[in-house]
Amino acid sequence: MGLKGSKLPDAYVLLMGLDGAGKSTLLYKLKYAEFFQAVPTIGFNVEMMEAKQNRRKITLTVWDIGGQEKMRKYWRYYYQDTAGLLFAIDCWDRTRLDEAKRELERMLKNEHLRGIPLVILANKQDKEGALTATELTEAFNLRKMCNDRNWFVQPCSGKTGAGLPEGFSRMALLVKTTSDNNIKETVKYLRKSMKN
Ligand SMILES: Nc1nc2c(ncn2[C@@H]2O[C@H](COP(=O)(O)OP(=O)(O)OP(=O)(O)O)[C@@H](O)[C@H]2O)c(=O)[nH]1
Ligand SMILES: [Mg+2]
Repeated sequence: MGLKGSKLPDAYVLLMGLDGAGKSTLLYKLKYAEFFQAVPTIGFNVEMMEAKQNRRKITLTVWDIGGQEKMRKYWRYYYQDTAGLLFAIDCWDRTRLDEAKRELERMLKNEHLRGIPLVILANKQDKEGALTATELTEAFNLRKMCNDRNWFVQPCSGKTGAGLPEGFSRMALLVKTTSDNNIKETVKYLRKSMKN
């Protein structure tokens, strides 16, 4: 991959959300401009992406974490050193909105994520009847839930790609970057923590 060894300022960004929200689909659509039929993620996928922060180029290292219930107990191991949080929601499946809200609320309470910027990816907007960004903001009471951080709701579709560049650009504008990007060390740390 062209970005390997890149010396650009880097930000570690988490892509979270319930299983089936469309995280992996969104990530691959943005990175490869193609729609892949994703399979449920066991563990995580990680991709590096170049983005712009005002006039400078940065790298977003995006960690796409499996959202199935049995994997949620591991979510907290990814929180350390996070510069930004992308939270994907299936806006078409209204039966799981409460569950999504609960998980988001729980995450935002974690001390490692205090004050970290949040971009909500209001996904599956290509489906008729999907909840709009405004409806989601109301339903989740986001103004209250996020009153201690920068946040933004981006309507998007992993199928058509609409809204995706905007969502990730927004994240790039909000994150603080660091100069040491070491995926290998992070993976080693994660493997070790999850064994215990
Ligand atoms: N119509 C439509 N389908 C989507 C969209 N995004 C994802 N999907 C579909 O939703 C299903 C779940 O997508 P995934 O990308 O695997 O979801 P995930 O959030 O990565 O799920 P886990 O890895 O289990 O946490 C797949 O069948 C996708 O094709 C979208 O924007 N529109
Ligand atoms: Mg996935």
